[in-house]
Amino acid sequence: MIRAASPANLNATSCRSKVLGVGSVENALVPDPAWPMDMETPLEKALATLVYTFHKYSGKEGDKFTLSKGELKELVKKELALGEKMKAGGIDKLMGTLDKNKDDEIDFKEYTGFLTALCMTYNDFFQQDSK
Ligand SMILES: [Ca+2]
Ligand SMILES: [Ca+2]
Repeated sequence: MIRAASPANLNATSCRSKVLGVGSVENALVPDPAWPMDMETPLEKALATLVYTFHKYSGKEGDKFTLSKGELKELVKKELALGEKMKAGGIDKLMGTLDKNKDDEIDFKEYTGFLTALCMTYNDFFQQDSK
């Protein structure tokens, strides 16, 4: 499990190496030998951003690897357009929804639940737009 993340260890090549087992026998399983290993695809960039954004805020106070309510609030306000429109009780409500184990902290797994919900919303907009 990757606990700490910094932009330095989040490059596409190292992540891909872990996923594909590059450098071992599985090297032969890489589908396209011409795949530029040092070039990030947009999806890989997006994934790195999702992970990096979590750690950018989770390290500010308390547990370095979980988001407190204050850290979540800052993340939502600074990184999402919806943060601007969020009402006073909005963060409490969001925290309550995301904090599945009720420890008043959002761990990375709980954060992925938030991302999933956001992805679904974006997809709904996308489908509405293309009708
Ligand atoms: Ca924290
Ligand atoms: Ca929690």
